[in-house]
Amino acid sequence: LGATALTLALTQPATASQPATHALADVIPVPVSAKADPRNDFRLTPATAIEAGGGARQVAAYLAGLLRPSTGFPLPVVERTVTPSAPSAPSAPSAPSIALELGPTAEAGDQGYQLTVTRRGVTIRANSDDGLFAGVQTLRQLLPARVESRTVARGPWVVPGGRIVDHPRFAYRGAMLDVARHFFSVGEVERYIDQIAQYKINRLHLHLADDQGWRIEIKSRPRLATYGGSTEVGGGPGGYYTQDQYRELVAYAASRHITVIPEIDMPGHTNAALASYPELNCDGVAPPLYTGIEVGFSSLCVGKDVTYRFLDDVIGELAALTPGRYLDIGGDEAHATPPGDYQKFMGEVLPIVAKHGKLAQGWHEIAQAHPPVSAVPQFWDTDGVDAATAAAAAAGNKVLMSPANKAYLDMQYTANSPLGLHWAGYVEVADSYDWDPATAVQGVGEASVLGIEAPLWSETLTDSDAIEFMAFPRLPGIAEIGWSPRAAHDWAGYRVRLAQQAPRWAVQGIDFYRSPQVDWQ
Ligand code: TNX
Repeated sequence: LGATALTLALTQPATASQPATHALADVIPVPVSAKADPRNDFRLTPATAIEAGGGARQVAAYLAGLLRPSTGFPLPVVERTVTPSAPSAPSAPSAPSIALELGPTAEAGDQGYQLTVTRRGVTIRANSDDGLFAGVQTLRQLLPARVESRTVARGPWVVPGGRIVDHPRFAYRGAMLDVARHFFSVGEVERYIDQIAQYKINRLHLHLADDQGWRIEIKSRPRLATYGGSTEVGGGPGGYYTQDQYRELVAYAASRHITVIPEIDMPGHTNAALASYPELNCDGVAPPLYTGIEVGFSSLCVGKDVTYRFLDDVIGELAALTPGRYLDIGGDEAHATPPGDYQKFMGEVLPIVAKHGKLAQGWHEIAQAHPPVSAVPQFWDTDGVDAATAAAAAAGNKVLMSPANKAYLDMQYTANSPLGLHWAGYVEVADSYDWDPATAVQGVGEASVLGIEAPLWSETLTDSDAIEFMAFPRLPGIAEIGWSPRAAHDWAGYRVRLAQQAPRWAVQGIDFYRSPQVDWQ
């Protein structure tokens, strides 16, 4: 477009010849309900403002930050002046604008939203700022893919008319990133946070310590990070987050309405700690650092008091860095810890977590230790059967679903995938979309499911490019399974919506796996 044509394109009103590029329901996760009104498309112009009051200002500023670079519009954030007449009826904005409104909203729950698009404007209304943020992610996907550009791009910027009412099926929709096997910088993690936030993921589980590395500064035990964090799989330099960097990460996640759940894996997966402090070993001898990819060979010394003084210090510092309610204590694959010792260990550690004011999350093995009803076991196996997990659900515990043959983002797509492992099988895009959290584990029904999580283990992954190749396109499907109603689950429709995401990823610089199962745009 020449300059004149560009000016025209920016200033002309929306007409039938410039329809919205997206249908109202072309969103991942697919909304609960979407009633299109094609005569009521809304078009952003240089005069569009973002109206928001009080608690909505943070989300409004975030939205402005998303839309300004590509549209080139000023999009000022202005005070919302109109008071809604009826409590549950979104009011039209006072001038053509995007209005973010906090207030009682039927059907939205504590994380959902209503989005109303008319020729006069867009209104997103929610009971919480989390809900407004979710609505903003929907609005973003309703605009052309070019809106993701960080430099001025060609309009028009048309939002399809109609009304969406939307809320999540499950409260917890998580992604896990293993920063222990390979270290990822604050910038790399923040990049992933931005990518997952667009699919309404609201938890980031960080796997901060494993055999190959300890990645968080603990001031009372400095060698954990400086020595235990000094390498990674393959022998690279590793790294760790200082407490200040970690706080920055947690705050960045919070600005994307994502709660960080830090994990220190124990009593197994602890070689980095054992190598850093000899007294944690039963024989008092520190093993060498480990850079391979075996699991199940290390254990903290269960019989020693110093082990629990150590954990009290570590958990205390971690709790102080964690605004969220949960700390994750791992507990998986403790093959080097005899079963009796495992029980004793968890019996000591669970009260330490509680003493520091936190609730416990862990891999599903923690269900064997009869944890308190507030504890969350995360099911990771492939067979859908675990008696202890079912017993925990019967006792009232909520369970997190991450079946490895569906939800593990580190599994190879096919035998030819250049990255990933395949112990749980090859997981193509259709496989990762083909499951239901309410029937994934025998004896754990819908009411016992807290939500879903997509773990990304990093034995074979070294940078953002690798993360993105494994997470995309599978992560959006796991996100949809966690958010959208069971009745909306449909591969035929999903693969079409997924294909539409590709131009968006191209603009965002996400180098994804072009699965042959999808007719990419
Ligand atoms: C199993 S499943 C692990 C991790 C590995 C992963 C690789 C689970 C809780 N633990 O230690 O990194 O497989 O896919």
